[in-house]
Amino acid sequence: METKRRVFSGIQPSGNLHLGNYLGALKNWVELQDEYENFFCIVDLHALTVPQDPKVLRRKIRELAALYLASGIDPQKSVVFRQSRVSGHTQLAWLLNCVAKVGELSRMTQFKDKAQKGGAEAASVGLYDYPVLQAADVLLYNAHLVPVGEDQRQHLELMRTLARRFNGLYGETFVVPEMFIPPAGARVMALDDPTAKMSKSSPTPASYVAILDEPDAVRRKIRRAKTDSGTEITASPEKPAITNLLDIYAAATGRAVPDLEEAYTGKGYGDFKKDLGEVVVETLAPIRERAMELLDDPKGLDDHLEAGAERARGVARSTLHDAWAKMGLD
Ligand code: ATP
Ligand code: LTN
Repeated sequence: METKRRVFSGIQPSGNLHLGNYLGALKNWVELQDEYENFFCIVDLHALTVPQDPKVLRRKIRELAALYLASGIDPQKSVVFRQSRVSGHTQLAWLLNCVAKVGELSRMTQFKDKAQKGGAEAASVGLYDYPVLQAADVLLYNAHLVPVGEDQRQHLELMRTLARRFNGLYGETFVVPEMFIPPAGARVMALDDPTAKMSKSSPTPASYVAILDEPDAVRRKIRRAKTDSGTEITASPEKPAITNLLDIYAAATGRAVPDLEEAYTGKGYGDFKKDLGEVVVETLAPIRERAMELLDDPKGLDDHLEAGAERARGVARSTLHDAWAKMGLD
């Protein structure tokens, strides 16, 4: 039997999963699922890099599992599991910590942005080391492809550097992974500020459409989304708000932006937003409904995650042993 190439990706179980996470990540995971052998991880250890309330975190982990499955991740085709349940992630992260450089981690813009919020001195060491754990996640499975949103580009570059450096120092060990960033929906911007990324940790619910928002809330948020001056429905750097809404429309429907511009010639923002509201509701409502059903059976979700962890451990063990041996720890 021909062996399939591997995909790995993950999302942190923190905040409210939003349209950007769906279009930038989850939707593409589902589309790649048949062609690859897939590992879709709930990166709960990454979530700990900023303070979390244990009670909330516990709930968010199950919620994320439900959203993975409700979006169309099939546990028969894909390994769905929690990062903390496979000890190889932190074990390999240590080995990679000894290969990564302080200078490299200091240049990571996500660290700089997040650390800035509370002062760099007060940021956790975990937040600083975040990209190394992320590299371990992927290299542990020798994954070829990592489907993510645009914001992860720098972390993926570092991951590739660490894989190459390790291979150069100790001999061929890891696959150097490629990133998959979708042509539309890779960087969905906040609805109230088209210059900022739509973010899970935003304190302003009007800035994002959560996958679990009720249909009327989705329609309302899209209707109230910021627009640019002028009336034309066209994408351009001077019109970041309508450009973002066109990108969302394109990513959700698979239609090209020029095609949408043509279809909306002579129509106003009101008509466009009304249609977009319906497009987004059609995309998210079935996921929301299925997720609610799945959340009624927490034991079923936990069982899926444990079965996934068992399968992941098998693959992880062999890569970790290989890396140990190459470094002289056999
Ligand atoms: P936060 O803003 O709190 O850091 P997040 O919204 O970026 O969180 P993550 O868990 O960091 O969420 O990201 C999960 C996946 O969703 C990643 O693949 C990421 O690239 C993608 N993603 C996140 N935000 C967006 C966005 N606005 N548009 C497209 N993809 C996104
Ligand atoms: N840092 C990623 C989440 C993440 C991830 C990964 C993505 C952790 N480990 C491995 C792809 C592959 C983020 O989206 N913030």
